[in-house]
Amino acid sequence: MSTVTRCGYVAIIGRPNVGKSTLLNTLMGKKISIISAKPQTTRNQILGIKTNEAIQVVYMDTPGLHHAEKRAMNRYMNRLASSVIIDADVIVFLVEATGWNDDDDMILKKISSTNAPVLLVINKVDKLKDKKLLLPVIEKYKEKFNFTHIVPISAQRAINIDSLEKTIMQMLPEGVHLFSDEQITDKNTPFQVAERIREKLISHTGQELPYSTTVVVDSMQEKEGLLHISAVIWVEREGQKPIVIGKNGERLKSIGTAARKDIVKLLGRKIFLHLWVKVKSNWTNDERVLGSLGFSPLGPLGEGDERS
Ligand SMILES: Nc1nc2c(ncn2[C@@H]2O[C@H](COP(=O)(O)OP(=O)(O)OP(=O)(O)O)[C@@H](O)[C@H]2O)c(=O)[nH]1
Ligand SMILES: [Mg+2]
Repeated sequence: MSTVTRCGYVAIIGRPNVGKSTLLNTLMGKKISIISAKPQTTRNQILGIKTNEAIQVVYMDTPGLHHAEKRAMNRYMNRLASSVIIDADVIVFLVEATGWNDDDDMILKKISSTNAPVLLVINKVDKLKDKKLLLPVIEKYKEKFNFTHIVPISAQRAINIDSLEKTIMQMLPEGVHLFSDEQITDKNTPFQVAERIREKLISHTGQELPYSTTVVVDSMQEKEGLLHISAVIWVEREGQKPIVIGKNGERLKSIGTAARKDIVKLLGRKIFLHLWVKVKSNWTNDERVLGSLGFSPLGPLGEGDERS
């Protein structure tokens, strides 16, 4: 007798900074996506694949959807997040317990026109000063749409994640597994390494810079038992180079040290990291340059995607 298998795409959608990537990592029990306190951290669609015997959940982390900005990079990110909605079997709409804003309304409008069931997940409940405040929040959000389920959580503190996972599993359609049971993401190693470097770059620099930088791994080569990784931090203007490099190269050194530690954890082996800072002018606003840096203009395929 054959067992019934389930498999489906679960899109994690929400405005920037609500905790989508944190939720993906908590659900996976592993760091798949990078996280930062600054909005617009995730720039690609990133899959987290979790197989538990008969059930395979394919989570899709996405860039935060936000009101249109002029730069090509922002248009690309919005387009990507919107395209994910179409592919989803289940939509996890992530919002914050501490408030609902215009971007949430804009996203709800987008997702309410699809056929997939929408699960409203209210994150950061740990930020509510009093637990009694949660019920009125749920009541208020409930009014906005006919959500299939509403689940309050804290992605960071792993509160109510088991219950969320159970709910998601029940919503998956029957079907064969789309990925091998061992695969956990669709992203290749150079992409993951570049992302870890970008995470440290974001946390070590100020408010404006993260939007103007990107990281590309140039080469990964074995030399005398060590893996040498060479990566370029691209900035938009000559004047941004000193910000990344810092006085006497101190900041670049700190970024490199933090990134190296994280990459060692990722790869489970010693590495040597070579970082370069280079200028590619106006890269965030030039569709062609975006393409050359791996941000495909066509949508779902992005930097570091496996293309078979
Ligand atoms: N207090 C609290 N903070 C959280 C929680 N979940 C995420 N955060 C924080 O919220 C910030 C944003 O988290 P991310 O996971 O990067 O958010 P995101 O939605 O992926 O953001 P973008 O990729 O920019 O769209 C980080 O500082 C997280 O540590 C939570 O449950 N509670
Ligand atoms: Mg993210």
